[in-house]
Amino acid sequence: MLTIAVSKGRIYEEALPFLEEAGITPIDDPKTCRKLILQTSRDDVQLVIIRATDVPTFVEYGAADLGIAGKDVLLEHGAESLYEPLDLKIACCRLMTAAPKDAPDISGRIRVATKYVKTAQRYFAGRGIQAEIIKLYGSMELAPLVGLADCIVDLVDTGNTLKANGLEPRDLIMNISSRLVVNKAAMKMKHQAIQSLLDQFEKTLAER
Ligand code: PRT
Ligand code: MG
Repeated sequence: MLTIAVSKGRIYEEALPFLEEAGITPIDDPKTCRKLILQTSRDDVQLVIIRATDVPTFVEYGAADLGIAGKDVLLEHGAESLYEPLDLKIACCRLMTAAPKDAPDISGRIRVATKYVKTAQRYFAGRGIQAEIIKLYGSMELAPLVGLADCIVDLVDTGNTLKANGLEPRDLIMNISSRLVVNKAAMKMKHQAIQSLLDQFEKTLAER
């Protein structure tokens, strides 16, 4: 049995065509079904539906053999413990700093609100900027508006969320897409099954 960990939001939607091409059709739809383990049209493949940020943890511990996770999540998790053989080029966006529109650049110590604490720390340290990182779990855009932080580090796609809150994108930290990750032991123990799935995913990618 191969277990694949996926989050149920946009990654699931964009990963479906890859799964379908590999002959994997989930029996239930996670949008309407509360099951956390989804059987599929293939007897040897099941999906576990979890929070995006939990995908690397499930795969690292071997609770799932494979997973699909955003590079943002993998960077923050520290993905040395996983294989990351494939960039699926789905759920693409940019990890950026953002600040109130037209606000001057602040010199000296800044306060940054983000859920990407480690990635932000690494980024500002690398640029020699003294930053106090404030961990939030959501609604980062609010922080500069109420004086909690000078700027934020968050994902940007269309930029509409920033704009709606009077913020503007500033510096690109990294282009983000979703990656296929594989448990290291599973890669050895279930090599054939995993390799054939990898080949199929790669074929789908090449056809795009
Ligand atoms: O558990 P959680 O709610 O965090 O995740 P989820 O269950 O909703 O997971 P899912 O499947 O939606 O995947 C989240 C992953 O999608 C992220 O880890 C990214 O790799 C990827 N992704 C791609 C995005 C976006 N684009 C994106 N735009 N994740 C979030 N956003 C948010 C962003 O945080 C901001 O609030 O959308 C808003 C910005 O969008 P624009 O278009 O207004 O700029
Ligand atoms: Mg979400």
